[in-house]
Amino acid sequence: MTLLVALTWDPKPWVDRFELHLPEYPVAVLGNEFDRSAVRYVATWGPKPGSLSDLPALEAIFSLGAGVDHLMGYPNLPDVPIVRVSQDDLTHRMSEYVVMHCLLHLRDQRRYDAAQRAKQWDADRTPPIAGDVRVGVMGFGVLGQDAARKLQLMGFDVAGWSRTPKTVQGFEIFSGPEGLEKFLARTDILVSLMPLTPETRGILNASLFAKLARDGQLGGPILINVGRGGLQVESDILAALDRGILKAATLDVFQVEPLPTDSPLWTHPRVTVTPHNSAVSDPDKTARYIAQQIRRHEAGEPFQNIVERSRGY
Ligand code: NDP
Ligand code: OXD
Repeated sequence: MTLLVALTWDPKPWVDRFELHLPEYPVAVLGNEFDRSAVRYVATWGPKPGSLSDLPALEAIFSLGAGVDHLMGYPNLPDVPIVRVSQDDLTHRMSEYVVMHCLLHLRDQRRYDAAQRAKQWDADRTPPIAGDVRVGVMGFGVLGQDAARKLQLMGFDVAGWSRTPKTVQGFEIFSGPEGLEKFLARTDILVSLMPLTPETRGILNASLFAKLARDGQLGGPILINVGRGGLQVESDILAALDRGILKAATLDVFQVEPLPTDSPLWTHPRVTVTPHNSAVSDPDKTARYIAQQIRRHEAGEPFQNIVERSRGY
């Protein structure tokens, strides 16, 4: 029995942590020699096409992140459960990022950064407080709900949007295409925390931006996309910024990653770029989580956080 690590990143930290947390399982690395008939589990991110075929004893595939779009397009994906990461370490990292960037926009921190560089004492305004600002969390799942709760603690007026109707105490939740316009119309800061699926691809586009609230306290709507780059149409973001439809954008994910050096997003004065690191999967915490899932399964209990292939997340 073997755990196969199939990664496009440096596998070493992962192998070390799997050996630590799952000492009973020999770890093989894709690219090295290994016995395909012994592989019972795969831990992977962006596996090369063909690399997961012909594993006759395979029982589960673990995505090393919360998102599984890297697997959904994979040709002939073995018909075994796909388990994604959903654990506190990743969730808390994401909420830190979302809260920080909402606060940076609330307090117009970029303006003060520029003023500092120009040695200007820019003291003539009183920014709104969080209670005056409506945040819309698009994708109200594990990450969206945790971020929403923490934003609410800061005082923001938070609502959510999900695919299916749901009730979460303390939040107004809109759902489905029929709920989208109302959700957008009450949103000053749009936080995108959706998975990339055929339904959500390109959803952050000109027509959506035009439906965001225009009567807010921040001087225009703001986009924060931490979901996936494929959700956004980057040319529409740039055009919306230049036409004043969007005031600013914070982007952690991009249509092409790494973001090409000739992308105008890098230097746009109202865009904040981070390198898809709002919530990295920590090798130690993630290997612990996967070890725990394998132990559950081997004790006859179901895996947790299984992906529903038909909906793509
Ligand atoms: P969940 O599956 O818990 O939540 C997904 C949410 O999106 C759900 O509320 C779901 O609706 C909603 N959703 C899905 N499809 C649609 C749709 N068509 N219309 C409206 N809402 C939709 O996922 P997580 O919260 O754990 O993660 C969300 C995403 O965050 C990941 O898929 C990944 O892409 C991204 N991510 C990015 C990271 C980064 O570093 N930038 C790190 C980790 C994750 P419903 O509740 O009805 O199912
Ligand atoms: C994830 C990611 O999906 O890091 O976990 O993007």
